Amino acid sequence: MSNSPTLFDPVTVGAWQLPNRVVMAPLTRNRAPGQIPTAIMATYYGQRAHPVTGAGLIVSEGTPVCAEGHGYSDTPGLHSPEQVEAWKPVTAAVHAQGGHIVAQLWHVGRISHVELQPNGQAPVAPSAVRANAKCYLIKDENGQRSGGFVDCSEPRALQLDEIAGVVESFAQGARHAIAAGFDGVEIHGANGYLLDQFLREESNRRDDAYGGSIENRCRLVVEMVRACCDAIGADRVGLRLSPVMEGNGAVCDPQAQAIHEQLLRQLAPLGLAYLHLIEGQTGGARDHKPFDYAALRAAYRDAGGQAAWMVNNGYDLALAQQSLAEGADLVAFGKAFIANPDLTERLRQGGPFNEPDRNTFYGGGDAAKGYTDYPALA
Ligand code: 8OZ
Repeated sequence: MSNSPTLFDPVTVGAWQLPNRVVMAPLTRNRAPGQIPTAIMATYYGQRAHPVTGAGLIVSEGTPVCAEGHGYSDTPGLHSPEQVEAWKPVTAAVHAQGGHIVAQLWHVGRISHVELQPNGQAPVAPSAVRANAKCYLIKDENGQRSGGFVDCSEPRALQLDEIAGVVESFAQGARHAIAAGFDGVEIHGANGYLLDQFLREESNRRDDAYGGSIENRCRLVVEMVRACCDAIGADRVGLRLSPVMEGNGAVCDPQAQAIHEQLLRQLAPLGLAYLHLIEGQTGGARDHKPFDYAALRAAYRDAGGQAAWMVNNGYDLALAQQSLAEGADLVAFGKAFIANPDLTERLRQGGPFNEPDRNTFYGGGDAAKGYTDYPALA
């Protein structure tokens, strides 16, 4: 135990020398009207980027890689030249502090609404199975912006000959991320969005090469990860997974363990920077469903995989230290980073911690309230 690293020790992850093992988890905030990053986002991320007081690595909020990838109002994209330009001050603010930031590449798949889709079309998904879930829609009526959760629309199944285009949109997202000054990307394979929809049988009813067997259900994720590695180098690519998460229409797959072990065995030779595991129910119980994360890591390591192992969900300092002692390399904190720009310093000192205000998690435009106004320690 005494020889295991602490959260505050540096670590090499892929192409990056990180000053500590505290990661800021991706956090959707819906504060980018018109899907364009704003100036205050640079302040927000910059506040959390200091190598001593802040995150060793920041994972950006989910950034859709194409117009069809949006499922919530005011989430900043990474598919237009304007968006790439608008991200530059954000990544510059992080680098000015000495920090590191990757872009989380996102496609919501069926977690969307026709009003958020180009030309009001149906969202795309592995199969035409509607998610029993909500997405977030801000309606502009007479200049009034009001937000709310609405039922997801019925999706249409991606045609076989459209899949290469979706894979390419992730590769383009990775290239755009580098052009925007990000240090790399995290592919969002979690939480019931497009990639996760392909992994699970409830949402994937395909009978072609992308559905049915476990190998087929993993195919899209493997192709996307490969495409991003080819685009920017594997040592700048991470992948986030949530093997047993339920919600967003997703139900726990009866073969969750086998699917994820197969997936990671296939990814092992690629040389990824990191794998990011949400343990249990995202934002909820860590023991939500039985799953053997140690066996998953062992399957990956046995196949030669060397990516840093990032863990997430409900961590405090003691649990984080225990996880590092058991073989994790990085620990991601979400809600705590909303309320504590200097979370790493507060963990080091044992607190105190500001409490996050749920009322200001989502939306708020460019207002500082609940975004950049949480105080740092004196
Ligand atoms: C909260 C609200 C909207 C989206 C995720 C991208 O769960 C999200 C998300 C979280 O991964």
